[in-house]
Amino acid sequence: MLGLVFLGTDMFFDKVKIKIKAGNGGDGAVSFHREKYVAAGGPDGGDGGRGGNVIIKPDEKVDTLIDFRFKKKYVAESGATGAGNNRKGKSGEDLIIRVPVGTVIIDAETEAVIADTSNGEERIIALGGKGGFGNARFSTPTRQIPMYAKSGKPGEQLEVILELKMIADAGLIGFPNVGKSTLLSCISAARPKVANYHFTTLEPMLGVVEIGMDSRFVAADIPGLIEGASEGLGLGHSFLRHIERCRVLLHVVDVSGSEGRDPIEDYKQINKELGSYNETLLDKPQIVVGNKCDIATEEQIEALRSFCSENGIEFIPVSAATMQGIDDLKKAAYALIQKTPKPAPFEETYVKPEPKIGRTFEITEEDGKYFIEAPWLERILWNTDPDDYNSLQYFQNALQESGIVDRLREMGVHDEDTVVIGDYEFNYVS
Ligand SMILES: Nc1nc2c(ncn2[C@@H]2O[C@H](COP(=O)(O)OP(=O)(O)OP(=O)(O)O)[C@@H](O)[C@H]2O)c(=O)[nH]1
Ligand SMILES: [Mg+2]
Repeated sequence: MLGLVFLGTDMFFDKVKIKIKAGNGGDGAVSFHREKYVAAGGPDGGDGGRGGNVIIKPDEKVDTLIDFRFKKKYVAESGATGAGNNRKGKSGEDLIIRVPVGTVIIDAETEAVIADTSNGEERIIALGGKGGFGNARFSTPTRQIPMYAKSGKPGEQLEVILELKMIADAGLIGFPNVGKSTLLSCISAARPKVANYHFTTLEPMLGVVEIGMDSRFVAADIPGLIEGASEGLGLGHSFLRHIERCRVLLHVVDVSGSEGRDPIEDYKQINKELGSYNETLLDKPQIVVGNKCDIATEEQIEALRSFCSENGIEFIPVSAATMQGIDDLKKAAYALIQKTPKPAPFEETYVKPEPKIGRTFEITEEDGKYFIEAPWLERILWNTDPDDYNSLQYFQNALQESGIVDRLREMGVHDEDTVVIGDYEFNYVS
């Protein structure tokens, strides 16, 4: 009963939460061309480099999420600052995170699906920030000596859940101790642990079932289910999530009722748990595998057979102990898999949130005064030198480009009206 110590925990590392951050863009450079005998060279500060992306890449060679157990933060390299002589900063390296094929990437905040890697394609999960423009970009005929360069944009960051959902053609499901692992060892070369106690199997295991020369399928032995599994009891969700990716289910019951349970009740109970975890699991075609026929009575086998035929469920009586019916089971499972389409990949429901660090603002009007709320604008204002033409120009541009001026006009601002930004008051001049 040692296995009970682990119940309900997520010890299998088929679900982990990690933080990822793409690289920041490098800052643009402020630099002026200098050459012997050239008195005042023009601005030549290059742009900052782009920050590295964070990419998630499904890899056949990776089969667990165990490497994510201790390392929880993944940060891509930032872009380098631009340099004089119009040199662009070096771009940051992309960070590639390798995960098992079939890992689903979920936004931790909204629980929306960002990507399903079961198609084997890599995905950019967080975009690197763009590099800032160097001062060379701000040179205009009227502004020959720009002291401005822009800082790089921050890289995207988010917290994601990586959830491994195993991909198998057939999943062996059922109560503990009904013989699921024994059956997998009968039909494939896999050698899962078999023992006469509950929750012997703690992690799903795959086996390849050979039918003929070119016909085979992959079966998964899934840890035992119990009543309440859909609420996390027993091994709960940690194995239910694997069932989502199985094409068909081999629903194993102990026909002999050797543990004093009724196989028909067991069958109903397991389906109830599947349905409460996820309704769509009930759409998966099932075969009822009546195991332990060697110790069952004829009446017990017949009772289950008639229940199945009355309900239009395929039934195969077997004994993993004597190998009775095992060939029929392999063939029936293969035939059912052939006529069942592969489960569709998870729908991508994630919508990128509006960037929080954009030039957003709010304007309210009170007693003919316009109050602008925009922390980023206050920062610019703080650094603005009212006696410096370029400096003022930069501030004016920020007002224009962010749409603040347009909004003020829409709100009906007149010349000489008061506009308040933080601690500063201005008169509006069109
Ligand atoms: N008599 C008989 N015993 C069987 C048969 N199949 C399995 N068993 C026995 O039933 C016990 C449980 O078998 P497992 O294969 O470990 O059962 P399981 O369903 O994988 O159990 P969990 O991993 O705990 O969910 C073992 O002692 C097996 O030897 C069978 O067909 N006949
Ligand atoms: Mg088992």
